[in-house]
Amino acid sequence: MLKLLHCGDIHLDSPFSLLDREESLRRRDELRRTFLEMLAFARTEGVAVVLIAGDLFDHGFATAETLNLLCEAFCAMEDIRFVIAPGNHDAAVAGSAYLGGKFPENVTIFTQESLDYIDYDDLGLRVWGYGFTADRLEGSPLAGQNLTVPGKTAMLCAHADLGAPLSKYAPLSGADLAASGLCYAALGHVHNPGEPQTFGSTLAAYSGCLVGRSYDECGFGGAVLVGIEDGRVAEWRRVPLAHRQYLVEQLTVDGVGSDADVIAALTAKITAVGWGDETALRVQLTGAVEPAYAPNLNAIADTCRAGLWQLELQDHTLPVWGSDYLERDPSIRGALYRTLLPQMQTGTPDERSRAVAALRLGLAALEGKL
Ligand SMILES: [Mn+2]
Repeated sequence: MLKLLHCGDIHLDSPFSLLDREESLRRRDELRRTFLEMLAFARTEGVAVVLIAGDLFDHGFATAETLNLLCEAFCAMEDIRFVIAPGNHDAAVAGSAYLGGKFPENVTIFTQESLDYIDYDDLGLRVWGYGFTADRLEGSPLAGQNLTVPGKTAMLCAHADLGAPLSKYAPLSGADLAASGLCYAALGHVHNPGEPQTFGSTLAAYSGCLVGRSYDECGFGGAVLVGIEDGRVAEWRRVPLAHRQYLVEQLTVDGVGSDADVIAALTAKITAVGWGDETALRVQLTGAVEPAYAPNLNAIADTCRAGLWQLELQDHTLPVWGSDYLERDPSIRGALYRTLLPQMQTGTPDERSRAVAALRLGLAALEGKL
């Protein structure tokens, strides 16, 4: 079986600009190390070709240190072939790492927007691809062409926006893939990948990012191991490689009336799942809580954070638990509640949180607690 490793959206040298200098350097180093571990995994698995489907770097101008590290690693694996298809974040522009001529011979870089290919005759393989040469690439580089080659397995390695015809990032349609006759499309661009999709004889998939960098990129990132047999994808599996993950979880806290109740529920959940210092957790509290209760998010997070990498809370609760009495209340308290209820239940997130805050403030004021 011919084995390939499909990865992308690695974003080496990401600035991590929201973090302080020391932490951002540490995260950049961790990203580089995970990339090198991915290469070691490829070697252990007997992978013949590593497909890098764009955004290897966070921008075209990688640091000399990162570039040297990569070139040394590629050089040391001379029996593995590497294919790089630059994406919108690491376009092949003048002065970029890709046009600097530093990469060793076993690395092929697609530096043109038009479709190009590399043949590996000993593997019976043709890899098609193209590269971004600016931060956008309008129009579909495949454009309905049949890309099959007699006697060879043909696949695509590219940064593309699948199923988004108006995208400025190399829109790619299912019809284009079906017409291509390719065996596999190794795609980059989407950081939170869904399941692979089939178009005609083509299996198309995003690798997702190697390491999540924020709560927008959840779960353990990694790469995809692809096995080809008789010109078809015989094996396809995601390989988690990141050491740490971001997660967004919801915790329903119906009926709670104090921070202690929430702390108990959250601690139980963290313990039950077994999250530890590999996980940055954003917990969205949901459900109906007692009208007089507003969770103190900082206090709850401070108590529950121990053992986790990070913990932050968001309050999506509605102060409507056991509020029948308010619905029937003829006083101004009831009027306030009835006025705000529709916005709390069906408003936009903004309207909802404003209505919730208004109800909590209003009830507290009416009780003389402000
Ligand atoms: Mn990307």
